[in-house]
Amino acid sequence: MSAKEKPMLVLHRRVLLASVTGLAAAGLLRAAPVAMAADAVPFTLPPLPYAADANEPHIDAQTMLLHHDKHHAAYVTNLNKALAEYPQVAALGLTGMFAKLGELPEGVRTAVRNQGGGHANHSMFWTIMGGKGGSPSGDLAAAIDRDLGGLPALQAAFNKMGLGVFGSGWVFVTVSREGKLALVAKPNQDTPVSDGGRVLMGNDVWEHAYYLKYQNRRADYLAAWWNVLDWSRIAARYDAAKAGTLDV
Ligand code: MN3
Repeated sequence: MSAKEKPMLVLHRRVLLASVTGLAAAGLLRAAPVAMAADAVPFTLPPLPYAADANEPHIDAQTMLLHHDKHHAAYVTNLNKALAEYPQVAALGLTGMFAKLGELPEGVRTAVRNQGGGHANHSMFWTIMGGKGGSPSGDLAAAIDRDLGGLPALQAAFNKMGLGVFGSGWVFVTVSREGKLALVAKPNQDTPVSDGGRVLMGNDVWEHAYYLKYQNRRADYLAAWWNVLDWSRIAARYDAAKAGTLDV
């Protein structure tokens, strides 16, 4: 162990984060010669929480496998590669990185935005599917009625927004700490978390999400997607948002 490494190794994570904030504010955040084996490759691909064919016939198993095992995996690999030289940034966690996106070192900012965004968006995406569609209930249904005009109006506006994304991007329903819902579209892998928001649910309108089955028919994919939602998982995200425990 070199003399340079030793002081950082004894720092508690919380102390390290506090010092990172100070460094970032001073514009001094750089790749540092710090040995942090546990955090060197911090992000991992979460397994699909159901079988690849669970969303058939609306989303085919081959699309699910390619999308998860190849596309999402690549975001995780590339994020870890980019963060290897920026352990202090990695230590912020995804939510922390997005919150400070504009302050991150230029050398890693684009990777966090694109690869980190891809990791965050897809991690959310898998968990809200695998269900049988239908309708939400309870507090979430009441919030959708109140803020978005009810489920049919939400679906119509959401699908229209998804069709309107030029090229690649996402459509999200965001949720505030107070439980207020809103619709927003984002290009590429951008996430509302970078704006200080939280994602209740979202759909991926990159062609890789639907091309094998739907080819150019994005509207059909958007319409079919509602049939695979797991509203109990979305309701759990709603509750977590109001409890302040929802991250990405
Ligand atoms: Mn995707």
